[in-house]
Amino acid sequence: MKLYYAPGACSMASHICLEETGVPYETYAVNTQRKEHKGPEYLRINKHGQIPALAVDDTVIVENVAIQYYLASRYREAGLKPMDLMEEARWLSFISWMASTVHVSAKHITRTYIYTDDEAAHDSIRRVSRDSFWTYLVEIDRTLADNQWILGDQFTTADAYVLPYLNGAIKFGMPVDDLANLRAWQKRMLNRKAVRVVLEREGNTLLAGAAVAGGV
Ligand SMILES: N[C@@H](CCC(=O)N[C@@H](CS)C(=O)NCC(=O)O)C(=O)O
Repeated sequence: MKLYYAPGACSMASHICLEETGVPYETYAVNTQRKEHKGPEYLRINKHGQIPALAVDDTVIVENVAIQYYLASRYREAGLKPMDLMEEARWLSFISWMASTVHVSAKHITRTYIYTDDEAAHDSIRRVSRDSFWTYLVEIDRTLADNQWILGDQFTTADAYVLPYLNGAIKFGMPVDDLANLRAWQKRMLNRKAVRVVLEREGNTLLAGAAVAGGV
């Protein structure tokens, strides 16, 4: 398997999941600064021109949710999703929400120009989206009040999916220290070898408690 990722981007979620499986894999850091993801070579890998993409033999899986589903299902022994059907539905529900709602609100902040060409509206969109993004983080923080991991007692891909957005919140200069449960969870995340390996490979100073360049 080969993962195409960009340091600090949402691909960090798939990257952590892959490392958590414990199986060997290759990585390729796509240079988004140089727009490599919009070049013909990468568009042959992911026609959406987005990161992440996971090549498995001759097939390429795109979209964080699909990659997480694939890895958690193929490597069940890694315990990356719940076994019980209803718990699995809760897991799918959470990661779908991350992709459809949390990620999209972050994108309104970082890439406002996708949503309107009216520059006068940019500040307003960013302000409203920052509020929404923050509300989602507060919601996640609350779920961690009584839980070790996002879904309860079991670490799942849902945990891997939250980390790049905590990174994003730090970069956005949000008061993340007010999110005590999330900060405590971050420490638990950093106790996981797979998380440390990925953050080091991505050159991410979240390890040292700070944010790093790269986008959500
Ligand atoms: N829904 C996609 C979103 C992927 C996505 O937006 N990736 C960003 C990096 S975090 C990207 O490739 N941005 C460049 C672009 O969309 O042009 C997923 O979850 O995989």
